[in-house]
Amino acid sequence: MSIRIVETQPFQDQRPGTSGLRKKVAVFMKENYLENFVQSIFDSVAAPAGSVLVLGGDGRYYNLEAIRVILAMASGNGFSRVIVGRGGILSTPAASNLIRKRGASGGIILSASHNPGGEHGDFGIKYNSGNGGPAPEKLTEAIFEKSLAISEYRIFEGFDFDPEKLGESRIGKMTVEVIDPVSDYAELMASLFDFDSIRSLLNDGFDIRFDAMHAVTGPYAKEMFEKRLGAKPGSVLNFVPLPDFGGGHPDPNLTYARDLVKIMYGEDAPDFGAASDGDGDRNMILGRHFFVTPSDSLAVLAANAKLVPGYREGLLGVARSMPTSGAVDRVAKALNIPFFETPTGWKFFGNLMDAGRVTLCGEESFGTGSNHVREKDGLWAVLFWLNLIAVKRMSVEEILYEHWGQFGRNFYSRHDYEDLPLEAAKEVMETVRNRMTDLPGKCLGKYRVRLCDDFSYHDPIDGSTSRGQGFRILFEDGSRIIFRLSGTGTQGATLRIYLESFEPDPSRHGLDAQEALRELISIAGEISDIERKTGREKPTVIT
Ligand code: VG1
Ligand code: CO
Repeated sequence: MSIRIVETQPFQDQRPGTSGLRKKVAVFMKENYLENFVQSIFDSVAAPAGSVLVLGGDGRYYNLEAIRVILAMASGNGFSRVIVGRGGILSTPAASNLIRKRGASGGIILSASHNPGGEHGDFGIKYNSGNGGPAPEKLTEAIFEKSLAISEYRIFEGFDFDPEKLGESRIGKMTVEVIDPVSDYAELMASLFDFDSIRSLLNDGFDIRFDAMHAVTGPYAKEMFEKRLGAKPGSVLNFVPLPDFGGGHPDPNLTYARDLVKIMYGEDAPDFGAASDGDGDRNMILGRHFFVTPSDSLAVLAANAKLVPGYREGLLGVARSMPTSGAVDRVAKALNIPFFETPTGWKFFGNLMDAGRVTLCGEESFGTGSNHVREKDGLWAVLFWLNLIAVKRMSVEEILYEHWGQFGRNFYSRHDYEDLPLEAAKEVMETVRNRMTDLPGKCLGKYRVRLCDDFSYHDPIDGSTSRGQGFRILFEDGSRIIFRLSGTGTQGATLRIYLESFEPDPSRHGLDAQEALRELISIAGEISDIERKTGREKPTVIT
C-alpha cells in the first residue's frame, strides 16, 4: 500500500484528436499505454496538490479497468478527491456539470463517443478543464508533447474499490466519492425546462420513443422520461448500458439508429422520437415520418428559446461549427444577436460561453448545447424539443414548416467516406486544394464560385488561431461545399463532404434534400475526383 514510481517508454501515437485520444481497445490494453497518457495529462495540467477530479465513462468495454488505474494514479499524483459515477458511469454532459458544480480542477471522461465498443471496438479518454469543457488545443498539444518524452508514472498500489457502493472511501491519502450519476444532472434539467408542461403533454397521449442504444443515456432517460415526466413504460428503448452497446454502433443517425428509425417511419408511428450516442452528448430528433437535421434543430431551438424557462431572458448569442448549415445564422440576424462560426469540435464554444458571448451552440453532427454545461448535451436537446412542443402544441413537422416559412430552408447533407486508405484521402484533399486556386469567379452549372479557402479561426477571446479546419467552396447564392478530414476515426481516414443550398421559396420546402442538392453533389464529385481516387461509387453514410 504505497505510491510506486514506474519506469516507462513513450509511445508515438498519443496525439488527441477532435475530442480526446481514441484507439482500439487492444491498443489501450498495451502495457503502460493508458498509464502513459494519464500521467501526461496530470503532468500537463499540473493541478495543485489537493485538487478534485471528476471521473466516469460511457460503460464501454475496459471502462472499469481504466477507472481503477486512473484512481490509483490520481492518488499517486496528489489529488485529494475523485468524484466517480456509480459503476464508473457518467455521461459527457453530466461529467461537465459535475466539474462545474463541485469546483473540480477538471475531469477525465472515458469514451470513444459514437464509435463502436466491445473487446474489438474502440476506447477513448479525454480531459475536460475546470470550466467543464474539452481541453483547449494548447493543452491537448502539451499532453501530446509530454507523452513523447515520458519516462515514469506515479501510481498507488494495493487498495480496495467497490464501484457500486455509494459514498466515500480512501485510496492512500485520497478520498474517492462514488455518486449517483443521474441525480445532479436531472436536477439541472429540471431547473431549465418546464417539467410540468412536458408532463401534461405526455399525459395527453403525446407518444415518444427514446433510443439509448445500449449506451450511457439509458439510466438518465429512464429516470427523466418515464419516472419524472410520466412517459408510458417502454418509451425508453435499449436502456441498459452494455460494454459492446449490444453489438451496435451507438451513433444517433438514420443509418445506425435503425430500431428507432423503423418505428418512427412505420405504421402507427409515435409523435416524437430521439436517440443519443455512446457518451450522451449527441442527439437525433425525429417526428412521425420526419427527420430534423441537426442544423435545423439548432435554428429552431434558437428561434423559440424564449418559450423555455431556462432561456426566457433571451440569448446572448449563438455559435455553430463551420460545416453546420447557415440556418441558425438567419435566426441570429432576425433576433439581432451575435453569431460566431468556429471550427469543428466543442472546445471552441467553451471560450465564447465563458466570456458570456453565446448561450446556444451546435454542430451538424448531432451536437446541440448551451451554456448550462460546456459540452454538447443529447438529453438536454430532447427536453428542449419536448418543452417547445408542450408550449406550441404542434407536431415536429409543423414546427419545421413554420420555421422554413419564416426563415427559408437551408437544404443540407453530409456525405461520409469512412475507412479510406490514408493516401487516397490525402490525394482527394490535395486535388481539391489545387482546384480551389482557379475556381473563384467560375460558374459550375448554375452556381458561381465566390470564394475558396482553407478555414481558419481566430478565437476572439484567447487570441489563438486554428488553421487547416477544412476546405470551403462558397458560392454567390450562399450555397456551400466543404471538404474535411475527420479527427475522431480509429481506422483509416474518414473524409466528409458537407453540402448546403438555400431555398427561400416555400413551394419547394418539401423537396427531398438529396434531390435539392443533386447538382451540388455532382459538382463536389467533379472537383474532388473522389470516385476515381478512392474507387468508391458512393458514400458510406449519408445524413
Ligand atoms: C466528429 C464530428 C464533430 C464532433 C466530434 C466529436 O468529429 O464531426 O462535429 O465534434 O465528432 O463528437 P470528426 O473530426 O470525426 O468530424 V463526439 O459525440 O465524438 O464527442
Ligand atoms: Co459523443
